[in-house]
Amino acid sequence: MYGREVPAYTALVEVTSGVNADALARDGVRAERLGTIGRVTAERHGAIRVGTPAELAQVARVFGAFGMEPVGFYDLRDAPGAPVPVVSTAFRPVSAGELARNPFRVFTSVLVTGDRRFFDADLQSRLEARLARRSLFDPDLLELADRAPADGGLPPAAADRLLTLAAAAFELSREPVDRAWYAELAAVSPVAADIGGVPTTHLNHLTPRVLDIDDLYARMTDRGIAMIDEIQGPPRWAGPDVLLRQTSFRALAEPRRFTEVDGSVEVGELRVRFGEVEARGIALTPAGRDRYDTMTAEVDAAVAAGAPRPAAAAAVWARRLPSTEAELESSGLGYFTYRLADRSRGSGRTDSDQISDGRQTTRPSLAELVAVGAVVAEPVVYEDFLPRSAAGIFASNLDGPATTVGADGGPELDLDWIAGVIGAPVHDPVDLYAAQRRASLDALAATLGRDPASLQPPTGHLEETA
Ligand code: OOG
Ligand code: NI
Repeated sequence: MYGREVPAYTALVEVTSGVNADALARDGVRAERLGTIGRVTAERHGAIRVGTPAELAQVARVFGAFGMEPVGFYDLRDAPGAPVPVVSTAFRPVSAGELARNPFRVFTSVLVTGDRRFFDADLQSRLEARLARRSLFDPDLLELADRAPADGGLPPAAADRLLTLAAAAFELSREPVDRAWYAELAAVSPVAADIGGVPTTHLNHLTPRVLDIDDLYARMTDRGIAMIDEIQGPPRWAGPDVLLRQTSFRALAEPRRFTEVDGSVEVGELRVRFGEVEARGIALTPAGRDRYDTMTAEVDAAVAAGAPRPAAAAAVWARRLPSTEAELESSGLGYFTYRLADRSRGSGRTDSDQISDGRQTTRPSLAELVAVGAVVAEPVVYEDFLPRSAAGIFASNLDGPATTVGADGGPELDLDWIAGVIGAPVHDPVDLYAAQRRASLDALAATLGRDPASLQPPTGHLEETA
C-alpha cells in the first residue's frame, strides 16, 4: 500500500537492499552481529500522527491485535529549535522472540491541543470540535482488533479482514482538504495541519533498516535525491554501533484535492510524507545514555564554537566512549545478554574451572567468566527512538518550524499520562532491556547450577577514557 502511494519509498527500499547485500558480502558474519539479514531486510518502522487521546486509545487497540505494545515516551514540544506540538510513544513487540518474528514498530504522536505555547483558546476549541467529529477507524476494525488478542487469534477470513481494514485506515485520504483551515493550522505548526487539517490519519513514513547508513546516504545523494544535511544520532566512528542513526529525504510534493473558500474543489499539492532510513546499534544502559547525552552536548558546544560537526563528533567519541564492543560490555555502558560459550569451538574455560585466588577457590564472577571466554556476551539491539533525532526528522521535513504563541509551559505529560489514555501500561524501554539481560543471566545461572544473585552484570561506573 505504501509503495503504491509513495513510489520514492520503493526506490529507497531498493537502494537499502543493495547496501545491505554489499555490507554482507564485505563484512560476512560481522554484518549480522546486530540481527540476521532476514530480520534486517524485513524490519520497518512507520510513523503516524493522531489528534486526540481517544484516537490514541483506538490506535493502541489496533496495534494490540498485532502484538505491538506501547513503549517509551517522547516529548517533542520543547525540542530546541524545532518544537512540535505532540507527545509520542512507539508501538512494538516487546520480547526478543516476538521482535524476531515481527520486527515492526510505529512511532505514534498525539497532538497536544491544550498547549498554549502553540494554540490559543479559540483555535483549541475549533480544533477539538473538528477532531471530535471524525472517526479514524471502522468499528469493525476495532471489534476485530479487540477479538484477536482476547480469542488468542482470529480465523483466517477474519484475520484477512482485520489486515485489510487496518491497512486502509492508514491510507492517504482522497477527501478534499479545507484549504483555509489547513493553512491556519499550518501557520501554527505544519504537523498540527497534517493532523487536524485532514479527516483521517495516514502513514507518514515507513523506514527500512540499513547496515551501512553512510553508504546509503552517499548512494541516495548520487541518485540525485536530496537528503537532509546530516545523519541524525551518533556520528560515523570506528567503535561499536550504538543506539540509532537515521537520515531522511525531504517530503515529496503529493497531489491533494482542496476545498477553496468559494466552495470549489481544486487540485493542489502538499509536502508531508518523506523517506527515512535507519541503522540500529547496541542499546545503552542509563549510564551509557548519560554518557551519550554528555557527548552530544560536548559536540554541540564544539560546533557552536565553529568546529565542523563530523570532526568534533569524531574527537568527542574517541575520547569518551569505549572503542570496542568488549569494553562497552565491561564498562556497563551497553546492554548485553550472556550465554555459556560453545565448548565445541574450544572457546575457553567453563564455570567448572574454578578460579583459584591464593589458597581459597572462589566461584568466578560474571566479569571473570567473560574475560576467560567461558561466557559469551551478545549485544542487545536498541529497539526504540531518540527524541532529538525525532525532532530533527520532523523539522527537516517541514516547510517551517512551529511558531509558539505563549511562553507558559504546556501541560506536563509523561509516560503515565499515555498509560492512562490507553488504559494499559506503557513500557519503559530501560526496563525491557534490563529484563532481557537479567533473563539471560538467570538462564545461565540455572545451567551452571549457581545462585542467580551471584551473576551480576557490570555497573556503569568506568572512568572515562582520558
Ligand atoms: C515522526 C518523527 C519521528 C523517528 O524515526 O524518529 C520518527 C513523524 O514524523 O511523525 O519517526
Ligand atoms: Ni521515523
